Amino acid sequence: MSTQFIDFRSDTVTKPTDSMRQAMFEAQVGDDVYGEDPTVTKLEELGASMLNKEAALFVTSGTMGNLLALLSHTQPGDEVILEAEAHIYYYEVGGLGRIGGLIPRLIHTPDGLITPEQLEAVMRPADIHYAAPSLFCLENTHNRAGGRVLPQQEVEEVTACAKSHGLATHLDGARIFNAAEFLGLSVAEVGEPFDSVMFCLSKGLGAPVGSLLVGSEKFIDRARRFRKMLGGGMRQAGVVAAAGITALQEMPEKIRDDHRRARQLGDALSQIDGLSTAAPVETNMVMVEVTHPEWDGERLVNAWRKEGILASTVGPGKIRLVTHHQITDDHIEQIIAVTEELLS
Ligand code: TLP
Repeated sequence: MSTQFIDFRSDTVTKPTDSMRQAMFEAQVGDDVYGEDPTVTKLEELGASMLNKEAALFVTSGTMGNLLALLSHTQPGDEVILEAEAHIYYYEVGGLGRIGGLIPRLIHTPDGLITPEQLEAVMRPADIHYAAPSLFCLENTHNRAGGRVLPQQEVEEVTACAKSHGLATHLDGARIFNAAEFLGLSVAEVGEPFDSVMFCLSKGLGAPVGSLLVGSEKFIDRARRFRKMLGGGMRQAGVVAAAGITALQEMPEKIRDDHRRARQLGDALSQIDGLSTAAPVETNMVMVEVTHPEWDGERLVNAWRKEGILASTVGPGKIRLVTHHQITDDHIEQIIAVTEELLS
């Protein structure tokens, strides 16, 4: 479908680059459940060193990486504290409750950033009546907030607060490379305040499949067992890990262009009568609010589709557009021109 469409639905739609396909073709492989796939091992070592953590685990998806983090940091019946619109809570099929046996304690924020005051307010003294809180999660960039970036200083403060209450800390860093680019920091710095980080190879970095979970050796050993339990032990996974290595080596530098194009798109669309941006454009997402009296989000998405442009609605009157390495300057000009024409 997306070969003839300009696809703004997500950065997950990206296809592997020629150099990824070449690396996949040439990959040395072995049985990774026996720890014998040199390409998977190389990817895990590279991911751990880029995040400055002891160890990494190659997993099928961001959803699996987050779930393994939940399972590995907690015991069934524990409470997990997370933001109310967090991907882990909103889009991960309730795995937290169904598989982890965990209770979510949600904190509402406008932009994904939980403050130490908000965290303090949900912490309760140990009492026979209460589920034990054991894990605190954040998401950076924050998807439903529109790719917003959490400021580093505030992240350090709230994770320090979580640690002072004995909580483990996990970052859903599906788009940590986008956060790092915006903050002008390394991904290791962005992930530093957390015990564990999940980040995706298959979004802005363009790999076809896979994510990495990083943390201490002990944590990753536990996650590896849970991965096997969930059926995520992959055998000659070097074939896909090879694309992940290329993604880590070649793609981070392209993210700056994705952000520039998203800003340009957000600026232009918000100048059209009847449209505005629902959130500041900080990374590769543009959240568009449709305020035009004759249009709503669904109508605009359907009209774009007829013009060969794909986007998704993410709420009433709200559309999400995502830039990635397959979106060019021409595509940005096309969607702007088409939208001006439609709403004129
Ligand atoms: N997000 C997808 C959809 O699930 C909404 C997208 O198109 O943005 N954490 C965050 C912050 C994510 O945005 C996603 C994917 C995941 C985790 C899960 O990754 P996958 O899709 O690999 O399971």
